[in-house]
Amino acid sequence: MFSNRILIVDRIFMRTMATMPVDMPKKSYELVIVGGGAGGLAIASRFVRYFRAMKRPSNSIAVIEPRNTHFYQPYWTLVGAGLKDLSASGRPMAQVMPNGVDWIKETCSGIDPKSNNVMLTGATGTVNYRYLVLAAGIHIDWDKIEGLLPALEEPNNGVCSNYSDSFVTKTWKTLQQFQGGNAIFTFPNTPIKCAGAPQKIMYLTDAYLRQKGVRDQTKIAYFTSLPIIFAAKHYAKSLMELCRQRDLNVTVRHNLVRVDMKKRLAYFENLDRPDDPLLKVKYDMLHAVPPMSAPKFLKSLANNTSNGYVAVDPKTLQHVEHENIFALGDCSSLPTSKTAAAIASQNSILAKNLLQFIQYKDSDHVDGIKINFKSNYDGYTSCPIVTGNNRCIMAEFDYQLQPLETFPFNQSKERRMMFYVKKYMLPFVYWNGMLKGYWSGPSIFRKLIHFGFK
Ligand code: UQ1
Repeated sequence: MFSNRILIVDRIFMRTMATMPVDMPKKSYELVIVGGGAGGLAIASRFVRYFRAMKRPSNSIAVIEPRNTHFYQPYWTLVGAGLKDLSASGRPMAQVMPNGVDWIKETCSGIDPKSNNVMLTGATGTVNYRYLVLAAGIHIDWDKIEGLLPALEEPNNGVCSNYSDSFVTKTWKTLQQFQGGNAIFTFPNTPIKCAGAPQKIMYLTDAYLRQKGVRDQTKIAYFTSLPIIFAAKHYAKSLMELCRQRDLNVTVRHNLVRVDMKKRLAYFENLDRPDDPLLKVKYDMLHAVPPMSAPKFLKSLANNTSNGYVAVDPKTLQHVEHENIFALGDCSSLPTSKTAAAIASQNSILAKNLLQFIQYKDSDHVDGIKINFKSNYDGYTSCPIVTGNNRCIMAEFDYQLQPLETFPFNQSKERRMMFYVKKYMLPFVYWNGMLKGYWSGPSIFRKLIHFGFK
């Protein structure tokens, strides 16, 4: 009799279980942030503080990030040129993850904006959000250049790339082994992170080879898919002049498509004359920059003009369709250069707008009314173009590619001080200010300095 009852209860329980949806979320958060890079951690730090002030329960924020190490990637140009150790660019993720968030150490496989779920590949399965921030970075398509990956993986063959912690130390080895010949540098036919980096390593190579005394035996060439050396004309002019003076040969609208490491040949397509045979260039050193694309798992948040990137409003950083979703940095459709400096500016604007949105949702609001966001992004980005062992052109510009300079002098000139800003000041600001949610870029100094000079 007694065991019969258990059986009945058990059956009812089993039936209830069977009618529950299989994809019911296991975990739920007020705010989910996808990505523990520069943008994700800056936003996480800010919202830990905001939520504490708003008396939200602890652990209402999750950061999804599968990696163990957080890299300060702007250092990799210096690592490639032997001016910094790779170890100086990384810190354990556990150390930089802000206190007060749940770190979910898993990989994202998709987002369902209708049910507010993030799908993961690991044991957690699905995470539900009320508000979502995408800071997922950019995907590197190493395999889109035939023969590149095998060439990078083999030592001592002159092929290198600063765009990975696995390969960046090979750049410095390649430079040390180089005894003259053809040194070539490439820029691919897609948007990339840090569009200045492909040429920075060329300037540093030139400087190093002069020091070593083999510059006379070396031809240096830069092949770019773009029609111009640098998007903002103000700086492009100085850079072209510099290339002329240092005998750095610039070829535009040429895209590296194949590397033959046995014959040491690089093949380029002419983007203006696609029917021409590929241009064959012999190299002794090749610094290749791979094409990049939006992470595939974000495709439900792209639209027909965003090329796979999360489609957000360029001013407010809110998703164009789903009001509870925001994005910043490399994974976003924001039409500016993909740099840490851009994220410095974006993270503060996103945080203010999302906070305004959350407060609006918390209030007695009427759904469907478009909210008037107080913070607007002007596209600010910056690129410290290292042009030698102790020189740097500090490019800063906006959506219109117009200079938006912090300092009261012409920043299109090479300066020693800007090199020290790049090498010492910015990493300090990054680790101690930006990741902790206290750095919104230099705009406050720009306004102060320019006010003073008026
Ligand atoms: C910046 O704010 C920033 O964030 C920390 C960077 O990331 C590493 C940068 O590279 C740059 C250039 C800026 C902008 C700051 C100045 C002083 C121009």
